[in-house]
Amino acid sequence: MLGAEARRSALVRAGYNTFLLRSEEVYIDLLTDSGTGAMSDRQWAGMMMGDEAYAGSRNFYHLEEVIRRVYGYAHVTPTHQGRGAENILSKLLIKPGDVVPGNMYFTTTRLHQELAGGRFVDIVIAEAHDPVSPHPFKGNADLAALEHVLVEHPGRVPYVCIGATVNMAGGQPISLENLRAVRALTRRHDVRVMLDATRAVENAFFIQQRESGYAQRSIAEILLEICELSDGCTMSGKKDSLVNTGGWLALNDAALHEEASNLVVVYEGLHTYGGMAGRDMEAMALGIEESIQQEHIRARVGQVEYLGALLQRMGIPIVLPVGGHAVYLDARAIYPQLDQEQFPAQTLAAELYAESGVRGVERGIVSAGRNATTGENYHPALELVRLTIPRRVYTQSHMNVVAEAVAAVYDARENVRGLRMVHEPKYLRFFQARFEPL
Ligand code: P70
Repeated sequence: MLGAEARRSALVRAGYNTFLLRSEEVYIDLLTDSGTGAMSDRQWAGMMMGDEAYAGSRNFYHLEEVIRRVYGYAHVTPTHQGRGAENILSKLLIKPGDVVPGNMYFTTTRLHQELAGGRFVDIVIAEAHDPVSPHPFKGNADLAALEHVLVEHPGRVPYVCIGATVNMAGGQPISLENLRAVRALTRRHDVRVMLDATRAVENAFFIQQRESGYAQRSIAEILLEICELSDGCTMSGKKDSLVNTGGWLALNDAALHEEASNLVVVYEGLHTYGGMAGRDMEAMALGIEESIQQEHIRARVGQVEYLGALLQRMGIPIVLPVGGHAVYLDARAIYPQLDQEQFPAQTLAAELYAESGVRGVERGIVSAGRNATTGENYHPALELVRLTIPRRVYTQSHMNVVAEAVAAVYDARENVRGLRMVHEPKYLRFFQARFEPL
């Protein structure tokens, strides 16, 4: 843990952007749950069984078999991580001028849709944009809004993109009831449903806990039911699947899969490794099996819930209900003196690091970026700092330390002033943008 002065100078060097800190400068790292989980002894043993043949690695066939069995899709294309799958899917299905409805944007997903010439339209329910709405399934699609898009743009909607869970809303789940309705509606319009299955296991857990009729069903059964309601999915294996890197695209349509197999060799690697090493694929196959164990998922989501409950008890404004992978601080409510243009969430993440060495991440106006057509800044209703819990890494004691750190920043909220952006990258600006204090 660096001292307070060293943390201040690290922050200045990093341009007040937690993505630009070095990990050695961080005490407890809640930047992301992506690739930051701890692998099990079984997974490490699997790493030793890597078959690094260029073509036809046995680890690929193992991974393919596990994905088919656990997620239920017919065809699998491996990729280096989630955005590799998003790139291929977008290139496969989106034509310039198309419209892609989704239950809230995700940064990389929307960018790939736009780079392929598409336009993203948000069809998530209104409750998702409200940090304090207690709706149990804030990831649900607004069916009337979706129908409106389908009717307005006949033949121009290549697919509906459904995230489970919804990251930018706070890790909020979609219900099976809602997903079934999305399926029925899109079927009437002959439009595909593509899932972002990155945290679908966490979504399955929430369905088991909250949706009537599912309390006695296993995570594996619920996960299959979710996936059956889609035509394919993109996947970042770095989250649910408990590995440090990797991803995949799954498709039920054989002809489409054939085209994906052709594109993957251009952008990722051969269709039997897609940018992963053989050992990575083995670790992922084993990680998928572990991810759907009831004890694991209960402990994982339970730890996030634990941190959320601590903060709630301290009276700190957070997004409710607490999501699957992170607790989200409501920066608007914490710094009412700041305009959104003064980057309240970016400021809060910087203050938290300076106070404690805890690294969170901005999920507000910086992440939202600019409208690709007008060049105007988006102004998302949610202006949040995400405290993302890596899987199987930290203890409840670490969560206590985090809660104390947040409380200290909260107590010092009054005299805080905001930031201005002094460097803005063209794509996914939040990763490398730089700021200075106002
Ligand atoms: C995060 C990471 C990745 C992600 C995701 C969903 C729902 C696709 C992807 C892409 C990493 C990240 C990405 C952008 C901004 C901040 C952080 N999310 N869909 O921390 O997968 O990273 O493997 O290409 O959450 O939430 P990948």
